[in-house]
Amino acid sequence: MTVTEPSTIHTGPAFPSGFAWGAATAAYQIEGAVTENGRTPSIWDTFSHTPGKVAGGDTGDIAVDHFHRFREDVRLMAELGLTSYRFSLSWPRIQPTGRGPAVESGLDFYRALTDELLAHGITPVATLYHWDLPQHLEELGGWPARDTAYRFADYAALAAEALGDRVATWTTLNEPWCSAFLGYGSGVHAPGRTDPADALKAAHHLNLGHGLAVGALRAALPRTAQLAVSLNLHQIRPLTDHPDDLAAARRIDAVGNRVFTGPMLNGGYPADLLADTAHLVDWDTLVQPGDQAEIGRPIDLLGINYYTPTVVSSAENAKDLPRHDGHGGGDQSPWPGAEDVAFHLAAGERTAMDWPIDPTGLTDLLLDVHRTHPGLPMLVTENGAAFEDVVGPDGTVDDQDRIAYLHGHLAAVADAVAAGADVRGYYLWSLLDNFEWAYGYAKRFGAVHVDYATLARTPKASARWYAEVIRTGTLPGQG
Ligand code: GBH
Repeated sequence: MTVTEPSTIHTGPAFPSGFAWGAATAAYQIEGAVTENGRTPSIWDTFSHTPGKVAGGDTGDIAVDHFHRFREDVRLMAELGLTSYRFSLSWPRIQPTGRGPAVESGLDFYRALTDELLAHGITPVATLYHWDLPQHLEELGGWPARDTAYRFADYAALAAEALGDRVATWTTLNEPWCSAFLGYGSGVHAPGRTDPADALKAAHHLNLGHGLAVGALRAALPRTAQLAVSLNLHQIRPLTDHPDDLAAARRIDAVGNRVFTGPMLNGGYPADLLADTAHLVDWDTLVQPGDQAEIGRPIDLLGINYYTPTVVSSAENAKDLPRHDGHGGGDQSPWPGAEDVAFHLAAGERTAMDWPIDPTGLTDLLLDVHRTHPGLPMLVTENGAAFEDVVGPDGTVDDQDRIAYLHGHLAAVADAVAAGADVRGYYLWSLLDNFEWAYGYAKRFGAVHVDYATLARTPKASARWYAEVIRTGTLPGQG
């Protein structure tokens, strides 16, 4: 480097001051205690107890028993130095049938959890819906039924009234794409229905539920409350620049991303999505007057969950290439109106989920959102990886692969911040090994190992590594 050139060495902190260093979990994946406090089944209880739906016949009946061990888990978070913790509220624990008054003893669990977090200086971030719809509401039609959106708003109001004195940051939905298209399209998630029209109706009612919930939260919470939604925005890469592959990418962007960002952030459903799916649903009846005003209510933060990029081509151009089903394992497509798109696995290393490791996808995604919505701060509300963890003789897991994944993706966040993106925090998925949906307990995403025989928790090497990043505010080798 010569003295006349600007320095390319990081001299200041790579992460903004006040950056939230977090970890994330979800109620059904960790709580267990599925019949306590009058909790009744959610669609995931029903689904996991249906033979053939979850690997190994695993269920969330006990999960990691966080419901009884939350004090120990908060102590682990404090040892990690987390400044924030993102968790979800179990709707059927608060409102067992999905309607009516809240169950106080159900709310008490979340009061105790958030008190414990605050006592340890950890800022709680509550997600209202991480996929556990009360089974009762599924029997009345589930998300394809419009009424579910109104029930969700009522539940949001009850949760905010009870917890609004201690929770300042809320996200409405976690990954509505998964709820709509894996739940009602490919059927690999609860409730396991496979009808593309229902999946699209579910998407609209999730959007409406989000907007109505934002209204309910604003009414119940102090003006300083920060409201968000967490989307698994697909970072889409066309296999080649052939026009057919670009068209495939456009279709997946429409039914994978813009079906949510359109009405939530850009004033309405995109015309190309409506055209691609016009043979499946009558959008003019589905979307009623006034819906867009609800869905488009302003939010304060956008939550982004990122794991791997999505590489697509036209089916025609993919005939001789190795392919990935793009269905998360199901026979039915979760991509209505884009059934003939082919999905590919990028070359290079993959996680135990078989998901290619590509941190540049996260930088690109954050910068894309920054460019399209410059005034909207972002949180990385989930990022992490499953690996084939090996427990050593001393009971610890030396997960250098997970450390490399986290290092690469945190550097990717820092790169996006350096290029101007307003990223306010990062939540590692996940604090603990847990119930990985259709994969059951076979896939481990935790920074903390859980022995499922004893439920003993042991921080992995990645937990100690992350604690050091948090303590110093920088990545190793930086500065
Ligand atoms: C998140 O979902 C969830 O929010 C969290 O609960 C979960 O435990 C975590 O990630 C790990 O899975 O479907 O084969 O085409 C992420 C779900 C993963 C769905 C990537 C889309 C694309 C691969 N997304 N997936 S495929």
